[in-house]
Amino acid sequence: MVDPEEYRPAQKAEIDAIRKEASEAISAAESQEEVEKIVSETKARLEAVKTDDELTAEELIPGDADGNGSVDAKDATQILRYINGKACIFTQEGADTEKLLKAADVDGSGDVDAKDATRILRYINGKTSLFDRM
Ligand SMILES: [Ca+2]
Ligand SMILES: [Ca+2]
Repeated sequence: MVDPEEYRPAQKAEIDAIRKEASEAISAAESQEEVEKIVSETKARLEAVKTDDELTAEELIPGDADGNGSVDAKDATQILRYINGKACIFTQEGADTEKLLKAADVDGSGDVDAKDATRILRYINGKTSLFDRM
């Protein structure tokens, strides 16, 4: 089942349009097989619509810890501030903390620590790609 709460407005509209189209197609269907075909096609189309979580994951730029769209030294600074318990962008009011922390966890270890900051600095210096093993 599709839970409308998991979708953004544009995707909700898309779902409504798919459902409307499906119900019209079903009303016009002439056989049970045709209805079943429409139902299964509709299900596949609904599943292809991306949820808010899926879109957020796609928008995430690994290493972009401050979420400004690019990876630079400021992102490493944010991580170091975070590690040191100083005020940082992750904990700012209105910040999408979960998303920023995910972006900051460059090595995907599940924690944001100095290794992630180091990785960003090495990347900026052109020594490694963000994803090289260190
Ligand atoms: Ca950034
Ligand atoms: Ca990490």
